[in-house]
Amino acid sequence: MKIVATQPFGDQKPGTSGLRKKVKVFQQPNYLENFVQSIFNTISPCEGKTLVLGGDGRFYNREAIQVIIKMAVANGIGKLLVGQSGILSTPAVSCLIRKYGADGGIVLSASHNPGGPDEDFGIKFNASNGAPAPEGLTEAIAVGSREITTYKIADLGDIDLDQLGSLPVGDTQVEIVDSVADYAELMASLFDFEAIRALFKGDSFKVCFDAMHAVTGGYAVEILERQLGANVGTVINGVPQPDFGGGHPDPNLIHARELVERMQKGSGMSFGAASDGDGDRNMVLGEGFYINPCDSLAVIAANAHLVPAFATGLTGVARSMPTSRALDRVATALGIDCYETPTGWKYFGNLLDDGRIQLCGEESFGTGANHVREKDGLWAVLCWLNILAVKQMTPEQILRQHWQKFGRDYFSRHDYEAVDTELANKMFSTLKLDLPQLIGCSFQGLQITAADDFSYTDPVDNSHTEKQGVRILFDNGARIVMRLSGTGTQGATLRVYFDCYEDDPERLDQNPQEALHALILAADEIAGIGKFTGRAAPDVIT
Ligand code: G16
Repeated sequence: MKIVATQPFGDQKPGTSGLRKKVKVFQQPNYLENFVQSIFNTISPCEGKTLVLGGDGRFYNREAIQVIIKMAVANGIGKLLVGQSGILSTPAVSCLIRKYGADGGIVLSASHNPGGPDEDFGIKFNASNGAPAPEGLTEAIAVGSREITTYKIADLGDIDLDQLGSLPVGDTQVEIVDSVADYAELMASLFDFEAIRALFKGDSFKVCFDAMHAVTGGYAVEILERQLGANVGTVINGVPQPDFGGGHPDPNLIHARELVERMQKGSGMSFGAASDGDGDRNMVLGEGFYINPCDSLAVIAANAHLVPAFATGLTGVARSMPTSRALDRVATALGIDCYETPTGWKYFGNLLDDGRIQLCGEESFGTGANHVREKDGLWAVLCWLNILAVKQMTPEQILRQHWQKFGRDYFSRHDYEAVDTELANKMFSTLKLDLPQLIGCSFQGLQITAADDFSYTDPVDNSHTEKQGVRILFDNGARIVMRLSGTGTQGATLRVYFDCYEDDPERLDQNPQEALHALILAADEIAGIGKFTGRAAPDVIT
């Protein structure tokens, strides 16, 4: 065991979901080691502890895993469960932590951000409940990273990550585990696999799942094709690649282009889906029909009773604040609680652990439940397949029926990427100062009734979080939300969210950008987006 002298880096504060930086930043001498040692210091004593370790297969995954194994050995970790070939999806890590009673897990991923030598890498720590480390823990890791002076690493050769099995290394038992088996077993216990198998029999129900050359490939082939009998070839881009095939593993209409083309009207396809780099996000599509993640969450809530895992009914649901309020309408109809949390899956952990909610989700293509403590892309896809199998309707028919019953919450998010950080901060500080005066003012014929910076008190442990996004509410119930992303790796990413409600049956079929047009213009007038960012239009619209 070596004790290596090091110096702190000033930039190791985890964001919305772990520490995300360019690969080149992680490749600096001691950078990865400092952060990993800060995790070990925070959870110390490490002796006898069990940790799960795996990543989404992106560039630098294998190298980082070897370093972390050696550091775990030197720090006296009792047992390490490592995904075969270093591969574990984020929900699979959560599943393994819970199933084997581990003390936590380390996930190597920068989620939907691109991979490759010049792209992104990331590392996050999950706690013993399988959930992303809560803010208190990430803060302690960040503080530790600013004070670190040494790290410990074992002087040993690389471990064979490809061979399943268990071997003692020093005082640590290193076990290379099947990346898919435990997760697949969990999925089979939650859904009506018989009904989904019946759906896939014959040739009339055609599905395409785009794994985007990212981690879900192996999981989707095993579950959809091998266990549920979907045609071979249902899963496209199914082999994980370190650079995601040169693509951007973000399941949205822009980046999952191949899937969108296959799902066009007239294609005869019944259902399409995609997942992201680390397998926790999902996008679902009908034939030529996009399903907004906020609507997907609401539909799942409204139909949860059709899914065996929820057979006894839901008692509560939750959504992140910027997510549309479609879910709230379902919760009201069901007479169950609906919680509004800040952006970040970590805020759902306590609500799930406390049994207050069973289902939750976010506008950022994240949906999940109490089976693990992460959002879960393939789980959402199976949920939809289960609902489709029972209802025997197309996704579009289900959505239209849902809107007729609950009304439609038009929703869109506009992202301005790689904005100059100083200018973005200036825009927000100006806007926040203006908030009290905005109330009562009108923009584009809409009057502002409330404007604040969202804060949240966790009802379980009373922890308090502030500055979670500016909310502007209008007299017709419409809303604009603005916040800076906590997952970008270049400059600042400004996210502007719009939603408005419509229950006129004749007006449920509008293009969301048109339905939200007045709000979009109002946001620019209120915050001076164009003026501060110098951008005439957003980079990405979802
Ligand atoms: C992470 C978080 C999500 C969050 C998303 C976007 O997802 O787990 O809760 O909604 O980032 O966050 P931001 O708007 O701050 O960029 P993922 O899939 O990137 O791990």
